[in-house]
Amino acid sequence: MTQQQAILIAVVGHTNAGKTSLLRTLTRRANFGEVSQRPGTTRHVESADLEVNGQAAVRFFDTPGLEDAVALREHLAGLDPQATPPERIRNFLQGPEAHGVFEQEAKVLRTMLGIDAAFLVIDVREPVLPKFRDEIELLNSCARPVLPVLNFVRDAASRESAWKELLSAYGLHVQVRFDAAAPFVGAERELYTDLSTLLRGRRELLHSVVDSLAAEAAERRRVASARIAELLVDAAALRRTVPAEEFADTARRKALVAALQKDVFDKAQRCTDDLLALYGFRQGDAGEAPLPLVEGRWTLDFFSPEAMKDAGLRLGKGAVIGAAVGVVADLAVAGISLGAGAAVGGAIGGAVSQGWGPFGRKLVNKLRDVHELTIEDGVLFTVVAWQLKLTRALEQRGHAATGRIAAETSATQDAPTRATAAAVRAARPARNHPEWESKGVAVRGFWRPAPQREALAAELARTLQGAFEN
Ligand SMILES: Nc1nc2c(ncn2[C@@H]2O[C@H](COP(=O)(O)OP(=O)(O)OP(=O)(O)O)[C@@H](O)[C@H]2O)c(=O)[nH]1
Ligand SMILES: [Mg+2]
Repeated sequence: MTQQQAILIAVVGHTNAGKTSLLRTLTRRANFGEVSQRPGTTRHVESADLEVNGQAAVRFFDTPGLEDAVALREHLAGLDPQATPPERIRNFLQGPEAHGVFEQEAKVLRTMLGIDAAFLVIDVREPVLPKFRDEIELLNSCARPVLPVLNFVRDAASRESAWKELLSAYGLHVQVRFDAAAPFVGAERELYTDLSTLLRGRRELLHSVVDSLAAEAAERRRVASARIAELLVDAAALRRTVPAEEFADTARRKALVAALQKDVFDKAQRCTDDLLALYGFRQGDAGEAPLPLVEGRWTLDFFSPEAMKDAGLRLGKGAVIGAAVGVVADLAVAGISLGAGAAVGGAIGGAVSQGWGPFGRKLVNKLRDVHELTIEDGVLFTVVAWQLKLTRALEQRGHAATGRIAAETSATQDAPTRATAAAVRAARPARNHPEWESKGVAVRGFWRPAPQREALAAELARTLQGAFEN
């Protein structure tokens, strides 16, 4: 893309229509400005850029809500009748009222005169009152292209058709439906494409915006899949070796199991944090709008018997839990596999400890009277499926959303289930490589993953990408 000036867009409309929310979603900045139910939240004009290839392609200006368009129109009607509408606006802006009673409106109109186009955000739940006509006429007086953006269109109280009629009556025929909290698939593309019909001179730049948004979305999916694959390898490789006497002590064993479960939770939590950041959400968003997260911790139990049973079925394993007895059943319920159990004695261990690879190590552990704890496939399945669901929910989520992040738990999603089951199966080689467990953030710089591990992670990432195909 050649160096071009950013397209300047004012986001205008009645107070509380969702202007700031729209900007959060369009710029993927969950922390832009202030959003609240109380009217008159935005008090000053503030800009936010949408960057393409590191350059601002669009500069948006958030504006305060129009509050008293009726009175302002009356005031304007009293100004020089010979002047054109934009001249009258300019005259008004030079008068004392622009700093007095109409201070908020003046900020909007001043911005309007300096931009390429405006998005007129409309809360379509509002009845089509006469004051809105005044707002539209006021904006039209600035002689800039105006693209109405219909917000809250999914709401039961939507009066979309009445609004469309009114807007068309004022010459605003090109209209976009855009839900700031949960944008429709492709809504952003439509928004910029429609804008390009109003700004023909900037068509090329707007098309490059559309293309780059699509490329970014694909890249985010790729990175998300790779991150989840990394978690899968990491959790599959996890293995704790326990001497038999410790293992025999119920309290000790419980503590070990709990510690192992916590390790899985922590790894999964880090993955979630990374996914939130990748999609431009903050960890705090989850707190204010609970994921299954409470005070930064998950409440979703990957190790619950129900989750395990469900995962077992999806993995074609049947009722593993029901078949096991005693300690093995305890562990299975806890989502943990027992790697080796036999207690034969350690005397000959040293003889086979060298050069036998994973098999040799298992054998040695057996002989040395050591148990190995690893994570059940069912848990891996549940953890991975949940991260994929979260990713899909984040893809659909507007940065204006304040509701719960609904990582919907529908069992009808075939693609994610298939991809997850395939990936969990394909992750088996990691089970023989406890050294593949990642060592966390602190030592990441020194920790060099084996090429074999990286190849497996890349393969799993490709498999997981299948979750996004519907
Ligand atoms: N459900 C839902 N709520 C939304 C949407 N857009 C905005 N809201 C909510 O509507 C309220 C007002 O949103 P804001 O973005 O602050 O509206 P604004 O137009 O910037 O308001 P002012 O700055 O006061 O003029 C907030 O409570 C938002 O969470 C949407 O698309 N869906
Ligand atoms: Mg606002």
